[in-house]
Amino acid sequence: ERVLVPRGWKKKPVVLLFTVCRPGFFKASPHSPSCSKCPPHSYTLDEASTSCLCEEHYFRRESDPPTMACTRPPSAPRSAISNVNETSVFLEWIPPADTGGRKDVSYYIACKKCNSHSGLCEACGGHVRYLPQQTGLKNTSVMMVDLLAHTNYTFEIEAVNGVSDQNPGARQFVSVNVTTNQAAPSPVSSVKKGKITKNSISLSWQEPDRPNGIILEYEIKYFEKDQETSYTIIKSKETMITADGLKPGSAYVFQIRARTAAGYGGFSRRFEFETSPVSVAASSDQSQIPIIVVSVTVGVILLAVVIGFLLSGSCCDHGCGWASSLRAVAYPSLTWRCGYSKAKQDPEEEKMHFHNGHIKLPGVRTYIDPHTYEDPNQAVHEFAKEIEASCITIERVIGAGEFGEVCSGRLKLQGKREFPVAIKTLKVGYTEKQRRDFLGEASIMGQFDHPNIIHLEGVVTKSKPVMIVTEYMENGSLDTFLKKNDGQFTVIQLVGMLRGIASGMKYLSDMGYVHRDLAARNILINSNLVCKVSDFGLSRVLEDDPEAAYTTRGGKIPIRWTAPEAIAFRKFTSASDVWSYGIVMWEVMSYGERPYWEMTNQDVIKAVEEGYRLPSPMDCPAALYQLMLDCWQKDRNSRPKFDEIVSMLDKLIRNPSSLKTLVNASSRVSNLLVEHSPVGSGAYRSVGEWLEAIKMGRYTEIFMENGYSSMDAVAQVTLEDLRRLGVTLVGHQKKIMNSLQEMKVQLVNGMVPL
Ligand code: ACK
Repeated sequence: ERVLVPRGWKKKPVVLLFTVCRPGFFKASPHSPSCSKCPPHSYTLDEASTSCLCEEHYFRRESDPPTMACTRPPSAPRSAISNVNETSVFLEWIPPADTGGRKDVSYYIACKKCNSHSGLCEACGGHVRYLPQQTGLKNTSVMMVDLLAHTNYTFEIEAVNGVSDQNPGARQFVSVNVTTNQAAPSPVSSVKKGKITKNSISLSWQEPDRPNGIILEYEIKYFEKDQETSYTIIKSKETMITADGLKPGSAYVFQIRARTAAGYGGFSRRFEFETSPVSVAASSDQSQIPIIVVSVTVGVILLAVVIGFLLSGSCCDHGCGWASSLRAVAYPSLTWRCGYSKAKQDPEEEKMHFHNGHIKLPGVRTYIDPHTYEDPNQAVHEFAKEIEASCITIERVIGAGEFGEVCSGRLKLQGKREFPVAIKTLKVGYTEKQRRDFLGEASIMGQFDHPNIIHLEGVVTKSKPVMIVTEYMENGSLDTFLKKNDGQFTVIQLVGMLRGIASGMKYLSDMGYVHRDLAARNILINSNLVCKVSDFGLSRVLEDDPEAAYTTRGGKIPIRWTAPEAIAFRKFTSASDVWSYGIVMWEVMSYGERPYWEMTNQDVIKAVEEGYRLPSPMDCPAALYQLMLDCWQKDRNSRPKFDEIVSMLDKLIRNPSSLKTLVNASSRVSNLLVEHSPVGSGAYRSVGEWLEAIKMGRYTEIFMENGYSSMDAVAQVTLEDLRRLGVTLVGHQKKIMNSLQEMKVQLVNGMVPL
């Protein structure tokens, strides 16, 4: 180091000496007595530097002190998952592995709307709302609402920090593709009155702001003011109607709602209009047909409804002519309406009166069993698109199915970008029955359209090999995937998976389809951790499943996943699917562990019948284990329905702190030992409880202090250990050892009595 005497100081009696910094060192102020080493990721090649330069790809904010290390933008967030609820999407992710050396990491969400045919994406625009916000997110989750229904979106989650804006390189983000579900239309907001006479009111309205699909029809409900219990409903495909048969000079309340394939939207607010008052001339006019809304009794209405339903069911077969004349008998005012307004009203407009009651109107799609088709080929072509084999490129074999290999490949349809698919093939030399059963799955799958149900692209039946082409799920079967990634996910991510499965199952049960083989091995998971229910079939499903075993009644059933009533007397319902769903919950929360471990099927049946249930998986939130136990209620009517399960999981996802309470570690029993009260008072939840029950509570503290804090640990206790713990009284030793012995004998491997 050279010593300099600054100019101008020469005349002073005191001489200050300053150090000149070497390369790699700096001194922010010339007055500082010493040099500092360049902070991490910075350097200087010059002498006497007052600051250090940042290395390539590292930056410094103006407000960063020169002593602070240079930093860089964070890496991309990780493991993003999405939950779609109609037109809302909840995203959650894990912070980036590299924060770039800064603490000011926040997140930015970019939203793109993508065309499923061309694959082209555009910015979402201003209609999307972000909760709590789109930029500067501090938490690792966000909710997007007011998205369009049935639309493909790509969300890019970017982690940014104080130096991201200086980075000329590519943005680091994780992207999530989602397809929003169908949503019911928004309410009609504007209704205008048209021509008003003393007996009629004409109305017109505008389509809802967010139709969320094609509007199939409108339902107009009206009633005389303050007479709400007696109302009339008109259905119309137009955005205008005339309500007639009204009382002169009376106020009527109107509400309108729209229906799309997703169901009815909410009713509009109430609009009130008044008919013209009756005039003397008019009232004496004999040519006027007096129309009175008939307030019918509940009995007549119900009868009418039943007849109406019977008729609407048979309408397609017989034509609507005789049906509508019969309906006119049930609805006197309809006779008049049809005669009067056929020319100007939509023939499908219907009018019904209600009195103190509601009718569930048809419109919900249901699953059609392909067995009901005489010709199975007709069924498959009704529900599945025929694809030309030349559009498919098979890339590699990914597994084996009952009927042949399962491959991955690519599908290029006209006017669409090529995209990855899974291809199930039917092996050569198949029988006609095998072909029918193989394609049966496509006939079923093709009827479903839901983001949590595996999507069928189409079938190849006109050339060989016969193939079923579905969307490709990058992570394969859920059970294998979880086993491979043991302990790698947050609880919220696991609950997200469960939510998806429950949502798919809700859709299936709404369609009237009972899966019968719901298990993690039959769920597929994609790169965004979206789970989809797969493996559809009729009898075939169970034939195909290596887990399925023959029961004494001859059926083949996957015992460990199946509800007792389905095993005992083949009562397969959506409620038995709920039982299986509880087992899937257990599989997911235990990362793919085998339910009931190595117990034999016979032991499982016996134990379940005796009231034993699987214990909680390790580190499982208490709320989730409780939901599993609810799914395993013996009485199938007491089990939750899938829509309740979805709502419950949504609540837990929205309020993650509710997942913090785990099943008490000491009450959680391992697969080695499960408590069953030797004195018949139920399972012991803790060592203390057990010792108290056998009147040995005085040893609780000693047991706990010496590591025997769980029933698992207690199971290993020997007489020697007891002596070491200071249990010297022979009577006490006997009591404890006998109780342990008794438990071991009575215990069923790994299960808790309900
Ligand atoms: O666990 P995996 O990789 O996922 O092995 C099985 C195998 O084929 C036999 O069923 C995989 N598989 C089935 N359908 C699909 C699909 N749509 N996308 C990706 N993999 C699939 C399954």
